[in-house]
Amino acid sequence: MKQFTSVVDVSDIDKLVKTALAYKKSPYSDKKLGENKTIGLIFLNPSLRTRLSTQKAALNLGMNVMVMNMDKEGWALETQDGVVMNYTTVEHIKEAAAVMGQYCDILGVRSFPKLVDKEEDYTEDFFNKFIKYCGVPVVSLESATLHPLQSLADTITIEEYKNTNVIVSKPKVVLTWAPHIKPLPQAVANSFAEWMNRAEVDFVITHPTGYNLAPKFAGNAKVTHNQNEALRNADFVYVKNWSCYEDYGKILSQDSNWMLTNEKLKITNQAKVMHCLPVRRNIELSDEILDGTNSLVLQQASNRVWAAQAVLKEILTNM
Ligand code: SN0
Repeated sequence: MKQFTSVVDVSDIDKLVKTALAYKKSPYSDKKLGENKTIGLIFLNPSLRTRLSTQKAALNLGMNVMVMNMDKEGWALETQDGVVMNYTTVEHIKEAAAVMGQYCDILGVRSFPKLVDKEEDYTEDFFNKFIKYCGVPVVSLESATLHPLQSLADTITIEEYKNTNVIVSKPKVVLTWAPHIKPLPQAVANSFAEWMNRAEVDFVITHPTGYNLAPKFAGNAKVTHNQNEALRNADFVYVKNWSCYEDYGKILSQDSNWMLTNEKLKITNQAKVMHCLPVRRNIELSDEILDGTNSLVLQQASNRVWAAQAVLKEILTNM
């Protein structure tokens, strides 16, 4: 693997999941692989799980880690070409990314969408420029449209738990929209759909009208605006808010009836409930579910380490 920005960069998903689960059993089995190699983790937005899990994954492989909170500690970056930089931006991405590439063997980058210009976000303008100018392999720590490290951890978690209720060879996995007070990226939902569309699962997306995901990521997944219909016999329910893709970046609904409760779980096959975190309690997900036995949110977060470690291994062995 030369970079990790989407499931499209992965040639063998099963192998990557197996590698991650092997690291979960034996975290230090490749502790020399990353010796004298440096990863730089560059954040333009906040992070808890991605930052700490990727750092731990790199340390488990013997790598050196540098972290930069670019938004708070770096110079304001310019990304457009040919501009006269006489306003707020101080440094062009051409130099900034190239310099980081001089110091690091691998770079991880987080850059959320601005949710203003769909074209700018969905062409991954910032990410593609960063990749072009840094000259080293790049791992997405969440881009404008995707969050593949999260989706790999989610895929691993489903693999681990799919046989725990009844023997389910092809589990029903439901991605449900949930309410939120802020317009959030579509990245986690897009990415989860992209991975589930390639998994051995019966995948259903449910959301209020107007919240269709980009067709490129929703693919052939079944879509329904009837949440109860989607939840029937579900084995896994993935809860996430996203803002509109079509009416770009807008909030069309804050209907609290879309929040998952124990009552709603009764229609499912005792479904396990997933969320990438951070979660706004009693807006996106109820206390009773988060504190109950069906929640897998901490297991997902813990699998972030093994997901990142498997990805870094693939990149390190192909350098
Ligand atoms: C991000 C998102 O893409 O939805 C990161 C998820 C891993 N979430 C948020 O920005 C939440 C912000 C909030 O105010 O709740």
